[in-house]
Amino acid sequence: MAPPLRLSLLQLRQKINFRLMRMVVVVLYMAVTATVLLYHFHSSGLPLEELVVGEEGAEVPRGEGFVVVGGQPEDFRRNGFQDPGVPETVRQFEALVVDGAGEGGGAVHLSPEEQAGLPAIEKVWAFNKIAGDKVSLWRKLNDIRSSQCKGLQQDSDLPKASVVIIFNNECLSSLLRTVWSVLDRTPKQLLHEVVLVDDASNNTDITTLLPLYIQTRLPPKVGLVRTPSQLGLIQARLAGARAATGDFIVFLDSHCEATKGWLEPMAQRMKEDPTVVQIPRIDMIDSSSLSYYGSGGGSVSVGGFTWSGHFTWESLPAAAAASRRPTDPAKTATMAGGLFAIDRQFFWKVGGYDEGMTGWGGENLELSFRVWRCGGSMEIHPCSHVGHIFRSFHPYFIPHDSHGINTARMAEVWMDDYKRFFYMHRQDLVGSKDIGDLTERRALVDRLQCKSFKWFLDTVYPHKFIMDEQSVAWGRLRANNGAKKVCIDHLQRDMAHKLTGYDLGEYPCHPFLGSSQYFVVSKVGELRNEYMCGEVSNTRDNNKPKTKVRMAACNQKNQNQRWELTPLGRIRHLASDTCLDMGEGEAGQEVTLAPCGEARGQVWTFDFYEEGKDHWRPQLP
Ligand SMILES: [Mn+2]
Repeated sequence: MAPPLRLSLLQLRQKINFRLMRMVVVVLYMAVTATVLLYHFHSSGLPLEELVVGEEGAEVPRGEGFVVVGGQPEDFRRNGFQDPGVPETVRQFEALVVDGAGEGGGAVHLSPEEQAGLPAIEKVWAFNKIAGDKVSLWRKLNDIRSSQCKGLQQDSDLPKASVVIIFNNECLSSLLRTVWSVLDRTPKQLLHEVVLVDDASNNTDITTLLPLYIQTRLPPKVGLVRTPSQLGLIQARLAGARAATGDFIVFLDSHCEATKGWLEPMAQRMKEDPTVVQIPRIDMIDSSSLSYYGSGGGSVSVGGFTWSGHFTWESLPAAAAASRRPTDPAKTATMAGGLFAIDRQFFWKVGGYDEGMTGWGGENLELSFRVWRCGGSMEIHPCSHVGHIFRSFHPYFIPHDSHGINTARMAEVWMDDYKRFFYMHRQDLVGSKDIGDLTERRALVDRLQCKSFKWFLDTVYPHKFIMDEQSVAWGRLRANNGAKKVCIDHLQRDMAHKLTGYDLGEYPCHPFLGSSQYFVVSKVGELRNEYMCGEVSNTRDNNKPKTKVRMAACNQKNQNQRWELTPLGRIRHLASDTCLDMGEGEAGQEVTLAPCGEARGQVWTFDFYEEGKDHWRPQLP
């Protein structure tokens, strides 16, 4: 064959192949689209989820202390809601529901009149109760789990759950939606019981209507316990845990909605290891529209803490994030505390809750540190989704400073010497009688042979910044320009774990070392406090250029956050080659930077220096 002919034939063949390839791509694209569409219709068009409670029938074994138990072995929804024995008050409550409101996790819309009355309602309930009452107690939710999570397999013989729900004057519809979501979305062989704990409510919806509802609408595996007087979250949970007889306990807030497949992955993990506490992914139910917001994929947030004794959310450390599969539970140092599952025997073995804690708060960090230090661990399971209404305030009584006092109890028993950082924020609680007796809690540490808090920091939470261990110098940071003496101060602008940026200021030195004046130059070269690092920002003040120190979330890769402390007491910003300068030294002014020089206002002294650097402490006049 002549070469030109062969060439054109080759070209032709290439063209054909190209067309073929294009066709293949188009067909593939169509197939994928069709699959996605079909899949989408399939998951959003699910019929009402299987109603499992009616099949249960007979009594279940129960613990002590129930004042009312469910009286309906049959699911009343199966016979078209016909039931002549139901009291009128229950029917009136049920009649508040508006067909279709909030279905599929959507928003509820109010009429203009309802909208007008809303502020008064929200002041009492801390959420939109009008909308809440309209939503079906068994509204359908979309299955937002990732496809990997949907494909997760579990054993057939999983341990059984006691779901414990405590409340004080909870809105009845949110409470019962929590209960129905658990009944309808937990495989019946997994649900041992639902333990409701009324912590001495006085609202008749809870004192009168709830018991009637339980008797006439709920199955025997739902039981109600009452505390003799309002004991607070911790004591009420203990009452619920004492009544519980299942293999593991799931504590849920009383304004949640469990979603499809929420319990199985957590039960599986606890079957594999009864010492691992399981925490579901907490999705948001909007407190004004009752919309359900959640996402099945992406990153997992885990728990941290501040030295002031507060829980924080943070992103999973990069190394852990890189090595995990999307369905793997994520190790977490702490938990928010409202929603979690724990093996019942392990819960009691590890010390339950601290009986000396009252009211609300502090118990979540206490349990977190204790579990880790005494042979257990904690994980957030990315495949378990539970919705929660985040309310703007606590619509119930909390004794004064119970969070602070409970946290001091926790710090005394579980933070070893590191409690110094907590007391830096709460000088008023040092040696306080309010903390109460700790003998029994301290005995736990020996009895369970718990590891030290240092072990916890090193092993479980190694990225926590420890000011006096990881710094060149630390404490109050003072200067004296000859006219005025000042200390670096966050001027109450530090929003702690919210990591909101602010400009660093100056203030007369406090007589003690408190958190507002506790700063360090770290060994890696940051000018920082517990979680915020200084960087230089050039702005304008009254139209004049001004250089300030902006405090921002620490980021070791950010060159703007690099500083050095010199042996002569200057604090030099590397990138701009300027030095920290107190300027006029007016109380409440912002600290500035200036070309490094001999100015007295550029000589800074810390309270403490690392070993071998004590001679770096300049003598201030
Ligand atoms: Mn809550």
